[in-house]
Amino acid sequence: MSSQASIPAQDNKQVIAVAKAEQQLEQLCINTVRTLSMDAVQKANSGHPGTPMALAPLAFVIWDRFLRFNPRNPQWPGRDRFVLSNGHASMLLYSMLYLTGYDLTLDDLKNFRQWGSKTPGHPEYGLTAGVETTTGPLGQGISNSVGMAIAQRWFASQFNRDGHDPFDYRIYAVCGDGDLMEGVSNEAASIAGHLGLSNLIWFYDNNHITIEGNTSLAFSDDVATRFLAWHWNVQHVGDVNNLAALDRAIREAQKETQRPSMIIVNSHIGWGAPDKQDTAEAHGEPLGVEEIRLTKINYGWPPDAQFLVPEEAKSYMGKAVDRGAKWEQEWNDKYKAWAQAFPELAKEWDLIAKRELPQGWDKDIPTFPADAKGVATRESNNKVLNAVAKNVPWLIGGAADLAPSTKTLINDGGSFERGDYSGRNFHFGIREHAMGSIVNGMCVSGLRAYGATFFIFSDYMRPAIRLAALMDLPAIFIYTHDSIGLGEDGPTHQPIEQLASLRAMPRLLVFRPADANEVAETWHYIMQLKHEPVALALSRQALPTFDRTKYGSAVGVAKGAYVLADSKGTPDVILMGTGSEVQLCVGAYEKLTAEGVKVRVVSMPSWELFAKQPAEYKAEVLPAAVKARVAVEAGATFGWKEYVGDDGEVVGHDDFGASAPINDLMSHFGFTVDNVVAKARETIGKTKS
Ligand SMILES: Cc1ncc(C[n+]2csc(CCOP(=O)(O)OP(=O)(O)O)c2C)c(N)n1
Repeated sequence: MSSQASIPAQDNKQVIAVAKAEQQLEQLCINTVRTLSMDAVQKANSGHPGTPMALAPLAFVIWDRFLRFNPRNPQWPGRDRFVLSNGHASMLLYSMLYLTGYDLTLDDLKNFRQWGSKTPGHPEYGLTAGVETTTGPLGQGISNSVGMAIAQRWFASQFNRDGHDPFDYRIYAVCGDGDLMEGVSNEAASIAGHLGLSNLIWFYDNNHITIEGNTSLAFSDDVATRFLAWHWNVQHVGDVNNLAALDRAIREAQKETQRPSMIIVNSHIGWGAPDKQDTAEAHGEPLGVEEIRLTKINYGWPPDAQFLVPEEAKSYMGKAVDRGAKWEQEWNDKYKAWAQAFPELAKEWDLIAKRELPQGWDKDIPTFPADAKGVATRESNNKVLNAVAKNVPWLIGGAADLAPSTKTLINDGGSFERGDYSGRNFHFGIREHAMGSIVNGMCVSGLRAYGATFFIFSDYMRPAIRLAALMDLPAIFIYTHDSIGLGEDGPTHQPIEQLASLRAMPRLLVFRPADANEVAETWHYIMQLKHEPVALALSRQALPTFDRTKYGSAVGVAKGAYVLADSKGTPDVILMGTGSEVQLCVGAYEKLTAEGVKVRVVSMPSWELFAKQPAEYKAEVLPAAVKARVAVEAGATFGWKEYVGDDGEVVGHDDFGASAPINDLMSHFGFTVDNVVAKARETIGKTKS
């Protein structure tokens, strides 16, 4: 006999009445999300109404029944993370944030997509409270969510001890067809399944519509089978409006302990719009005033009311504030007990949360003695990375199957792998793009994460680097084999335009250190960054370690460019370069100086840092009066004119490389001391005449 049957008839009626009222209230909330989204897009006269209308029930169920968050403290470390990977559906997220009591007003929704608003076209990390990561470029958000899941697992393995488990949150991510078509999400899903990240739950909005029309135009994957093959727990909810089915699926997903979960949810884009439902127009255009009226009538909504928020809906969803405060309070108690039991760990967590560094974090960074034979900067980077990692336990990362070449393993750091999430070395597999996105997800979670590969493959992860820059994340991208100097692997592997193209990226700091001591100074600088991502370009080949008693100190790295070698009095010529070509400048300096020419050498490891220096410093390093200038860099000449001026010369290479031993390549392409000397003479001659 069911328990229901034992309830007296009179009470039965009451139970049904309460359930009905609850359902009506839930429906009211869902329709509030839908109509706010429609109205905001209409008012902005741009945006994407259809998907928020379709996914409102999903967002409601996740946020109302599962997601642990505190709207009044969006940064509460114990919170679950919610990622809207189909960022074009941003009004779904903004409506939820507003209704649940985050720092977002109805006016903010009315200002959707307007100058200075907190509700930009796509969710932006750092701008709107409650937005966990910037989404819009499809595939990135869900890939970030894998990094977030990794971070949670790593924190749990480091910090949860003896029945104390303050780090036990989950990551929920919503995505659409576009996200799943993008290669990056395939890479990320593959590694998430491999690692068995069961704290990760993805929802796939299976609505068969993208911009050009039906997905049958371009997408016929069996998504469920794909995810099963990647070792995910896959479920299917046939109708997004079936809240009970969503509820059951999420509960199942939460019980899973071995695999990440994919919940495929069928939905209808533009749900309820009589002429736009299931059409591509509902994806990315305002519905239009009349269609909105008709849709509202379908929802049982006053057709002419705009931005209507029924009191009952606001007050029901606003309960998230008290609920969140209670959760956070409980978590704080948990945290306190843990912090008392493990004060050392708590200290560490405190630093992580503030993105600060432990006292003495840099005490083991070596100084490298002068050495004419020298060492590759990828090698010295290995030493410095390990010296820093020794004292900063949350500096963790890995390579895209190139660690033996990039030399980025943390000694004795162990591997992060299924069954043991305590390792500090990540094996991202040959998945550069996802590596970038995962590193970003780890960084938003508080880790100092790095990802490494050959410099040429920075192109494979450029969208992720760009998002790190846009989000102001202190991600560290380590790139070795940074020029044609890598030799025999040939033009497919030889970076040419990568330096120029990364330098063109706003907010990213690019470093190309010239020797081991510049590598050391680079790390001194970059570890203290809280908001800027960096790209390090490091050599495969050995580079001499300059004698710093004779030449300028490498501390100049912190200023982006500095005088490495100088003449007495105003120089006749300035030779400048980065990385492996600085030695050519120094070689030319020695030769020319011996001949009585007055030469200055400027090492320029970071253009971006130099650009930030006061005008006086810049003028000191590159005095305007000295017009004879030569820049030397084994890569595209793009951009160097700014530093060498009209009379200057650039020793660079504006075509692809070739497969040959390094010495042949360097001499064929003019990267020799003699050529630099010749160019120096040329420019001196030009400027004198
Ligand atoms: C990397 C990337 N490529 C292209 C776009 C442009 N774009 C935005 S939404 C979209 C279609 C997405 O379709 P789907 O994921 O099914 O979203 P829905 O139509 O269900 O809202 C495209 C191509 C983008 N935002 N990111």
